[in-house]
Amino acid sequence: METLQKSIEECNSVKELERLRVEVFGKKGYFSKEFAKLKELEGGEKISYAAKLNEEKEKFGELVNAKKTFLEAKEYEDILKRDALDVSLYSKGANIGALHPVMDTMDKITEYFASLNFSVEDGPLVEDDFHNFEALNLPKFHPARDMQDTFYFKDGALLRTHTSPVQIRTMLSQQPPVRMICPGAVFRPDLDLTHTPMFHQIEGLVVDKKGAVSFANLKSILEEFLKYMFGDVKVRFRPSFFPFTEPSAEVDISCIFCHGSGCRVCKNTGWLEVLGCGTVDQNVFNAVGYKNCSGYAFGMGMERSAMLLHRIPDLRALFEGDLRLLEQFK
Ligand code: 2NM
Repeated sequence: METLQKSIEECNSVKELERLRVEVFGKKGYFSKEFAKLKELEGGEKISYAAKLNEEKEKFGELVNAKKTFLEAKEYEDILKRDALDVSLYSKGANIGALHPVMDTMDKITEYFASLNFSVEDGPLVEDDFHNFEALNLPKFHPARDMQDTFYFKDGALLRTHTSPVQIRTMLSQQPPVRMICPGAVFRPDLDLTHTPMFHQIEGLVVDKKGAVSFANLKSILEEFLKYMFGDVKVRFRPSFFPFTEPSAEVDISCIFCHGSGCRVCKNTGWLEVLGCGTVDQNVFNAVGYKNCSGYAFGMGMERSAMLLHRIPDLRALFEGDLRLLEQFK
């Protein structure tokens, strides 16, 4: 029995202990052999040896079970120790990304107009002649439709040159009143210091019964918007021309860098051009089948706004993906 006890003590794993248990209790094990010896014994001797064996057997069973509980706990501890994570360890930290300044600007503008109950619409980047040009009072042979100004596919499809086709699609699919903006990417085959072949626009459109919306409404909503975007600036409307609006205007804000006294960014004019707008041309309403309506529309470039808002001096910086720039927007 002492040998058995010693063997139990020497076991260092549940597996070893199990092997010992089989060795001792098994068919060819210690107890089988000892119980076999009872055949050769007689009377009192037989009874007392049998009693001793039973006692030993029970004791051994208890010892094995106790050791088993101990070893299991120990092995579990070892696993915990081996697999533990030290959550207090120093870490360089995860590299969290940031919204691109152009997207950040787009979000800021979208949020503003959404809060004024404008719906936010989008549409396909690949457009057709009707939605991108014809319906916008840009007839065939209009200079803005030259091959130089538009990416065409072989089948006559094209990459939208502005987001206005979204306004056309919206007007074709719903009746007035309309109050919408459409943020998104647009494409023109230009590449120089101030132009990239892909850039972003937000356009807005408000349509209601004839007489219900006016140029005065357009002026006031844009003045409020520009003060929200650029702070305490002066706003000025200059007469201009767009095929889809009549009358049309370009809108300037007083230079946010020199406050109007003249600097490099405003080319010494004291003003920065930020958007175009106008009251919707009757030909556009005719193209979408709107009768007895009036409306206004406006459009602005996101890259230019982002550059002004974040004081980024070079348009190309917005397209290079340089982390030294992007990391500043976390
Ligand atoms: C601009 C400037 C002026 C404009 C007009 C329309 C539509 F579809 F209603 F005719 N959408 N966008 C518009 C008007 C866009 O961007 C400088």
